Amino acid sequence: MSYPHSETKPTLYNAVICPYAQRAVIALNESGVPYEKVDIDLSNKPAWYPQVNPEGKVPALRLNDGRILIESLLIVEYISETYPQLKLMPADNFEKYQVRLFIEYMSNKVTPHVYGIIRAKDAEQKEQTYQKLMDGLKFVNGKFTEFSTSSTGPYVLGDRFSVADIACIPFIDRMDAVFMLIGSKRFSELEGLERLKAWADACHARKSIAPSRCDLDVLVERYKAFR
Ligand SMILES: N[C@@H](CCC(=O)N[C@@H](CS)C(=O)NCC(=O)O)C(=O)O
Repeated sequence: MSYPHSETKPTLYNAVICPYAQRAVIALNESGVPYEKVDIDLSNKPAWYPQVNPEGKVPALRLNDGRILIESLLIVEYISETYPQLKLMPADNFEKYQVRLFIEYMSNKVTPHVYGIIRAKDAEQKEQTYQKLMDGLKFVNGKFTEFSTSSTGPYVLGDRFSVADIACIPFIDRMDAVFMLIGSKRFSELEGLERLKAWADACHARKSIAPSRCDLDVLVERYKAFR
């Protein structure tokens, strides 16, 4: 059985609502390599999709020779290694470790609570999860000064944009949709997160990231269905 793909360019199987897929979009945009996107409707996946990714998840990246990569972080690292001139991963091993540690922090201390708020069973659980999210954001905000080699930022590694920025910004992007759903302050209005907010602004201004973002309304509608 065949499945849709470009004959001449890499093909990214994408869903605009998916933060993991957004990582791959940003990395591909950074590379400047022409690629095609095939949008997958996650609520009604095409019958052929398991041929691309037996796990049924996006993103997946089909290379020109037919080999397929899955798992967003591995796709981002593959792109950074295929195009070393982009310097998306620092050469220094300790800085590589810092990139990975920052991603761990975001994955463990922020992301679960973003989705946790949507899935909370009652108001009390929602409030507790919201507090955990605020604590996680403050923690991550503090890590910028530790990791950044330049005090002015704006990126995780200071003036160098890296895999850490690519991997983490999609989850910050989804927060406002969650805050809209629960009627709380928007990300830009939160206090005590100045470094994190400056980082998000700098990321959003990048040519690779601006077009990768999902409309807030689309996210809100999707998250309503989660509840
Ligand atoms: N660990 C995976 C997670 C990808 C993932 O969970 N994608 C979701 C959308 S955000 C998906 O495809 N879900 C469809 C499904 O599980 O059926 C990655 O980093 O690529």
